[in-house]
Amino acid sequence: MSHRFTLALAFAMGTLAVTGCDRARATRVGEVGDAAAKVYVAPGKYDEFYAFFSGGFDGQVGVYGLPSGRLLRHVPVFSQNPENGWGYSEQTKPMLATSYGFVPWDDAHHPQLSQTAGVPDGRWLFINGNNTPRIARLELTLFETEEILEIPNSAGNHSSPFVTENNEYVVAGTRFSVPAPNRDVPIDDYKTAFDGVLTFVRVDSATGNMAIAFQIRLPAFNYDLAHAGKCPSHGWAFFTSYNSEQGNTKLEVNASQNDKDCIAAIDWKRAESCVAGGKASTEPARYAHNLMGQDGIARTDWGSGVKMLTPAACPGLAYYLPTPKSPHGVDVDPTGEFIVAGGKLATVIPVHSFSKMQKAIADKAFASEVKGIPVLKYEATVAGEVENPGLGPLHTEFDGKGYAYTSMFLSSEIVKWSLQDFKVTDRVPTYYSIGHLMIPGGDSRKPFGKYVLALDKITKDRYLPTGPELAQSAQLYDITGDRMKLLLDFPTIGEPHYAQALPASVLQDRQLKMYPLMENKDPYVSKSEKTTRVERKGNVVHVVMTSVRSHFMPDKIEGIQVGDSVYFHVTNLEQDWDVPHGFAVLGANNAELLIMPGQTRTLVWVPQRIGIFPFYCTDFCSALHQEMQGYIRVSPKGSSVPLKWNSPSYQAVADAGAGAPGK
Ligand code: K7E
Ligand code: CUA
Repeated sequence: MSHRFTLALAFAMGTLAVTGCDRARATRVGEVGDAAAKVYVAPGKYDEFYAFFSGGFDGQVGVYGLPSGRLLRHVPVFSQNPENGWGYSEQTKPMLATSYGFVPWDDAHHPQLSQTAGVPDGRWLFINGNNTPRIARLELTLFETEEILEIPNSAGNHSSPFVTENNEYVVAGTRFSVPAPNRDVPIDDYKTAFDGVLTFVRVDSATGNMAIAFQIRLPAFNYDLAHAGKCPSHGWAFFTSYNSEQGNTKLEVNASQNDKDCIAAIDWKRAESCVAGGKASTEPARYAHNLMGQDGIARTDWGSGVKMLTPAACPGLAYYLPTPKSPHGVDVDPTGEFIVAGGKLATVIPVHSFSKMQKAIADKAFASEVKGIPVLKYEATVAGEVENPGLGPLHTEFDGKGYAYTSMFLSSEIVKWSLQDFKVTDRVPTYYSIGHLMIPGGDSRKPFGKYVLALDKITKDRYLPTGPELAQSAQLYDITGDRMKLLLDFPTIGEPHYAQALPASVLQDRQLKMYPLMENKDPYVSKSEKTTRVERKGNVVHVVMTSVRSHFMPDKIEGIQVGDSVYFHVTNLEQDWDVPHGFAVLGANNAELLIMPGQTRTLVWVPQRIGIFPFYCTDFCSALHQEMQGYIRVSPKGSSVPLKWNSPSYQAVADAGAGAPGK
C-alpha cells in the first residue's frame, strides 16, 4: 500500500468516525469523565504509586507517579546525562567503566525492585544493561545509581536482573550466545564453540553490594527472560530460551523451526552446594565493578575470574521444560506454583506447574537430553494451556486475586484469565502492540493490584505527531472490577520495556534531603569559604570552590594558561532541601555540574584559547541567581601572569610564599 493511499484512507476513516456516531460519543463522555476522575491528582496532592520505567535505548530510569502518569524524575544509569553531569563529572565517570573501556550508553529493559519475603521493599532498584552486559543498582533514598556490575561471558544481558525473594541473587542470562571466554572462531562453529552462560549475582543484604557468585555454562540458546521462584519454588530460577535450533544467521526463519523451545529451570540452591563442594572451575574473566563510595566518588574494581559450573559437574542443576514456541516472557504467579510463558508465536499460553515439575524430576519423566541436561516431558510439567488468548503472548503479571494478565503483542490487547481454570475472562485493546505490562507488585508474592499498565511499542494516531519518530507511551487501566477499563494514555521518556511500581508510602518519607556537609569526605571539599583556594601542580590546576546563594567563592581567577587541566571542585554549602547549584564554564568540552546540597562535584576543563571566560550557576536558585557568576582569565602557555584568586585564603598564601602563590 502506498503511503499516499494509506493517508487518504486514514483521512476518510477519520471523517467517518467524526460524523457517524454522536450517540456513542455521548455515552463515552460519561465514561471519559469517570476515567478522568480516577487519574486526577489535584494540585498539591501526591500520587498513590511510584512507578519505575526502563528507558529502553535511552539507558536510564524514568520515575512516574501513578495514577496521574506524571514524570517525577529521570534517573541517569547507563547513559551520560548532561543535565546533572552524570558520567561527565570526575566523581561519576568511573560508573561507566567497562572491560571495553568507557561506555556512555546502554539499552535498559527490566527494572526490578528489591524484595523482602517476596514483596517489594523499596530499598533498591536493579536494572539491566543489555548491550554491554551490566546490572545497575539504584539507591531509592537518593534516586541515584550507586553501583554498576559488568557481566562477563555474556552478550546481550536481556534475561536480567530478576531478583529472588530476599535479594539472595539478581540473575543474568545471555541473550546472544557467544564463546565463553570469547575468542576468534568461525561463526559456523556455533553449536560446538558457543556457550549460553547464566550468571547469579549475590546481593549483600546490608549494603546491596553485588558480586558475581557463580556462572552456569549451558547450551548455546538465546536466554531471553527470567523470573525467580517464590514460596514453594523459592530456590529456583526460570529462564526462557528460544533458538533451541541453534541458528546463527537469519534467526527469524532459522530459530522458528521447532514446535517447542524451552524454559531452563535452574535449582540455584543445588548450584550453591555444588560450588561449596568444589564442583565449579575457576575461569579467568575481566570485568568492571563500579561502586559509588561513601565519599561520593565512584571507583572501579576489576574482577579477574568467575566460578563456572556445568550441568555435567553438578547433576540436578538444570532442567529444560519444553515450551511452545519461541517463548519470550516467563512469569511466576504469587503462589509460586505456576510458571507462565509467553510464546511469541504460540497459539496458547502454556502454564507449567512447579509441583508437577518436581514430580516429573523425581519420576525421571524425561523426553530427551541436551548436553547432559534432562528435557522434561511437556505433559508431565504443564498444568494447562490458556486457549484462544489472542496473538503473540509476551508477558504476564498477576493481581493477587487469582487472575493473570497477559500482553498480546500481535493482537494488541491485554487478556485477563483465571489461574483456577485457565479460562479467559476479559480482554481489552491496547494502542498499540503492547510489550510488557505491569501491575504494581504484579510479579511479587503480594501484588498491590488496582491498575495494569500497558507499555506500548507503537503509538501512531494516539498523540500529536512529532516528525518521523512518534511518542513512546504507556496506558493505564483500572482492574478493580471484573472488566478492565482504560483510564489514561501518557507519553514516556525512552522506549519503555518493563516497569515496576510500589505504594508511595514505602518511599516518600525515606528520602535524603541533603548530604551532610560536615560528613563530606571528598579530598577537594571546602566546607567553608575560608578554605577555598586555587593550586597549581605543573599544568594541573585545582580550583577548590564553593557555591551558596548567590555566589561562588572564588569568582575571579587569573593565572590559568592555555593547555592547563583545570579541575573545578565545587562544593555546594547549602544545607536545605532542593537547593542544588549548577556550574558551567564557557568553552568546556563537557557538560554542566549539578551539585546537591552538601556535595562536591568536579568538572575538568582544558582551555584551548586565551581570553576571559565566564562561569555561572545553571539552576535558578534564588532571586539573585543571575548574579551567581564569575570570571577566569586564561593567558598563553608559559605566561608570567601570576596565579591569583579572590578568596580569603589568597592573602595568606601570598604572604607565606615569595611572590605569587602557586608559581
Ligand atoms: Cu519483552 Cu526487553 Cu522484557 Cu521489551 S522485553 S517488550
Ligand atoms: Cu545557584 Cu543559581
